[in-house]
Amino acid sequence: MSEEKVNKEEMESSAVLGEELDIKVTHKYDDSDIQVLDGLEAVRKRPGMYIASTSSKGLHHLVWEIVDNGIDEAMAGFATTVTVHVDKDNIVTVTDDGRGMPTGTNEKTGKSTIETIFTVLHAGGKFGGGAYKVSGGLHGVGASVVNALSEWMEVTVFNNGEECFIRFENGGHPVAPLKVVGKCSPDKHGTTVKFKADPTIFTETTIYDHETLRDRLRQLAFLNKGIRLVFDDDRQEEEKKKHYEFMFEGGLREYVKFLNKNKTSLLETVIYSEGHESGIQVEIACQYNDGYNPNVYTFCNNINTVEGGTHEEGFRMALNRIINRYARKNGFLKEKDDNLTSDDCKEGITAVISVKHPDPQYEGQTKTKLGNSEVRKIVSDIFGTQLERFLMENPDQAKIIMEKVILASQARMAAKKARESTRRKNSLEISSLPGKLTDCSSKDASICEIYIVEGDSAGGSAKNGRDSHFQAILPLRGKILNVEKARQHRVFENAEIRSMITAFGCGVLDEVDTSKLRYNKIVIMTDADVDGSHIRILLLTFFYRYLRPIIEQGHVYIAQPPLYKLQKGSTVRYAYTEQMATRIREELGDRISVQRYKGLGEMDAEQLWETTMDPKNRTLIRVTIDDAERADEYFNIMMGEEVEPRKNFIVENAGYANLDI
Ligand code: TSJ
Repeated sequence: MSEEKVNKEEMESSAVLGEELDIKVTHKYDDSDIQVLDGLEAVRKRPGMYIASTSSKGLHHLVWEIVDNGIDEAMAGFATTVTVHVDKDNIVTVTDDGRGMPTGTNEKTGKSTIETIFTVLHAGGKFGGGAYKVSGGLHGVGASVVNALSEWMEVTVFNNGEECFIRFENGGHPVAPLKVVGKCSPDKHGTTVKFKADPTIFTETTIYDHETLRDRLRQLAFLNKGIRLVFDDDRQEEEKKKHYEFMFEGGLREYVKFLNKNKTSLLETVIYSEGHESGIQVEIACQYNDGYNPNVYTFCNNINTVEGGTHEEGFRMALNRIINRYARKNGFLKEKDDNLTSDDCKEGITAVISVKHPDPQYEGQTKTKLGNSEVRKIVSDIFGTQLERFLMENPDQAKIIMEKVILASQARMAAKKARESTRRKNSLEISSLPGKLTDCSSKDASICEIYIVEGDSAGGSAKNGRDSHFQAILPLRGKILNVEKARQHRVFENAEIRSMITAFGCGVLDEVDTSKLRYNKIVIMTDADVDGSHIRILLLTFFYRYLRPIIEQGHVYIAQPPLYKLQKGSTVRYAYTEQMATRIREELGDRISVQRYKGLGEMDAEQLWETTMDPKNRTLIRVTIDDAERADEYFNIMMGEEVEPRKNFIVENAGYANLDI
C-alpha cells in the first residue's frame, strides 16, 4: 500500500527530530491502529450517527466542531481571536492564538496526543487537559469525526518557538506522525486546523454558505463577549473578497440592539443582567419595541435551544413576578385588577438568554430544550433581582413598560372574544368551513393538500385542474393582513386569516394541535412576480407567528410554477429557472417558440395541473425554520418601516424564487 510507504519514509526523517524533541516517533502498525481506523471507518459508513446529516447542514457542522475548540480556548482565557478562512476550493482553515494543542505523547496509544485526538473517537475531552468545556455541548462529537469526514486535514501547532505539523488523508489516516517542521518566534503560539470536506461523503454539496458562516460567527461573538471572531471568505474575485471581524464587549446587550435594529425601541437602554451560581453562568439582555410579538432567543453553551427549557421558564417567571409586583406597588394595577399574564409582559420584547452549564441535559423532540431543573431558579433569581433594580432606578422607563404591558392585557381580552368566534365547534362539521374553500373529497389528512392561491382567476384554474380527491383550493383575494403590524384582535377579525384558520382546523398560537390539521401539505401558490412574493411573505409571516408548529413540522410548501413554456413542433417543455430555460433552448435548437408566464392566470387548468400541481411533475419547496433569527430578520426587513434595509435585501437576494427562510 502506498500509504504505508509514505509513512515509513516520513518516520525516518522525523526520527532525528524526535530525538531532539523527546517525541516518540518509533511507529509500527499494530492492532490498536487497526481499531482506530475501524473507528473512523465507522464514522464514514454512518456519518448520520455523528453529525446532523451529510447535507449542507452537516457540512457546516464540521466547521462548528472545529471552531468550538478555538472558542473554548478563548473562553478559558488563553486565546483572544479565532479566525475562519474559506478559500476558493472550499478548504476551511480555523486558527486560534491560544496555547497550542499539547504536542507530547499519549501514554495509552504511544502516539502524539494530537494524532490521538484526531484519530480516536471521543478522545477530545480526555486528552485536552480538562479545560472547562462549555461550547459545543450538543454536537461536541470531536475533531476525530471531522477528520474522518475530510478528504484531508492538516494540524499546525505553534508553541515554544516551534511549528509542529501533522497531515491526515483519505478520511483520517495520518500521512506521517506529528513532527517539528520549523521554528517560529518564541512569542507565537496557537493552533491551526485546515481541512477539505470529503465530497464522497457530502454528496449534496461541499460549498459553504457565506451567510450561514457569517451569521453564526457573529452570533458566537455576541454570545462570548470580548472574543474576536474573524471571517475571511476568499471565494470571490479579489475585490469582492469578504472580511469580517466580530467583537462585542457588550455581549448580549449588543446582540439585542442588533436584533432590534429594524424595529422601534421603546426604551433607550437595554436591560442587562449577569451572574453565576453553582458553576452555572447566566447572561440576559432584553428590550421592548413597539411591536406585538415577543422574540425570545435562548442558548445553552452557545447552542440555540430552539425548544426553550428551564432557562426560558426562569426568565418568564421573573419577568412576570417583577412586573406584576412593580405594577401593584406603583398603582398601575389596582387591587381588583387581574394579574398581567406572561404573554402581556412579553409583548414586543426582544430577549436573549444565555447560560453556560458544565453538564447540560437536553430534552424535547429535537433535543434543543434545556432540562436541568436547577437552572429555572438560578435564572429567575439573577434576572429578577436585576430587573427589579432597573425598574426602581429608572422610573421613567418603568412607566413606559407599564403602559405597554397594560395595553397588551387590554388587547388580549379583546382578542380573546374575537378569537372565540373563529374557533370551530367541531373540526368535522363541514357547514362551518369557509365558503371560499373548495375542499377535497378525501378525509384522510395524511394525503390531503390545500393550495392557498392568489386571486380568483388562478383559483379558478386551480379548481378545475386539481385532483379533487386529495387537493383542496382556497383562493385569497388581494393582499392579506401584515400580522407583524397588527394586534391580535385585528388579526382574528381578518376574513382571509379566519378562513385559513378554519380550513386548517388545527387551532392557533399556543393552542395549535397539528394532529387536527386537515391537510398534510399546505401549499402557497402565488405568481412568480414581486406581488406574488409579497403575498407569500405575508402568508409566511402569519404562519410563523400564529401557526409556527406547522412550519416546524414541515407542512408548509411553496409551489414552483414554471417561468417558461418552450415548444418545438409537438414537443413541449417547461422551464422553472433561467438556467433550465437556457439548457432546454440549447437542447431543442432553433425555431422554437417561447412563452414567458407572467402569472398563474396565464395557464389553463390543464397546464397548471401538469406543471405545478401534479405530484409526478411538480417541484415543491418545503419551508423550514432553521434559524428563527434569520427568519425574523427577514420578516422585519421585508415588513418594517425602514426602506433602506429592504432595498438592500432585495438587491442581495434578487433571485427571490428560491425563498429560504
Ligand atoms: F481540536 C481541534 F482540532 F479541533 C482544535 C483545537 C481546533 C482549533 C481551531 C483549536 C484547538 C485548540 C486546542 N486550541 N487550543 C487548544 N488548547 C488545548 O488543546 C490545550 C492546550 C494546553 C492545555 C494545558 O493544560 O496546558 C490544555 C489544552 C486543552
